[in-house]
Amino acid sequence: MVHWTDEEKQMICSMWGKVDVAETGAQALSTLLVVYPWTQRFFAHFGNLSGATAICGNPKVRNHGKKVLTSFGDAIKNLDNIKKTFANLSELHCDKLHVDPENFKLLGDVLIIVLASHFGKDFTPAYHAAFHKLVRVVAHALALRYH
Ligand code: HNI
Repeated sequence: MVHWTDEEKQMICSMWGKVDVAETGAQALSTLLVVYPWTQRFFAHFGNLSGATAICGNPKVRNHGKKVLTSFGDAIKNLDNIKKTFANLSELHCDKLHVDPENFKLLGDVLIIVLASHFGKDFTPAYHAAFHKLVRVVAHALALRYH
């Protein structure tokens, strides 16, 4: 089981409280789709994804980014129980959505970059390390029900 120190928990929870979930989620998902264009194929039903401007302005992308980041918030509320929290979502992404789990890591990396650009110098190496651990644990939990 993953162990979280009190300091890690405190850093993650306090910073998450300052995150604008809708805006950060929209930015993270848009960035994923622009930087790693093969991820667009999972969202073909979202309409216009032809280029960075269309992607960033696409309301379905924004809405879905918020959904994904809200789900990250659930992980934060259940830091000691992330595997169980994401068991159903893991099955969904495997069986119905067929998302290659490698993409969970990419989204995690993108999220870190968005947080770093938002928080600037407050995103110290210690915060970076705590969030890096979090996104890896989330990606791992989402991949567990793959077969
Ligand atoms: Ni993901 C749907 C959470 C990464 C492709 N995804 C969801 C839903 C949640 C969610 C919550 C909504 C489920 C429902 O409707 O019951 N996704 C997460 C989380 C991560 C993640 C926490 C974090 C790493 N998803 C990804 C990645 C991709 C992805 C990296 C593809 C590149 N997800 C999808 C697709 C859907 C989806 C596709 C369905 C979208 C729709 O509305 O049709």
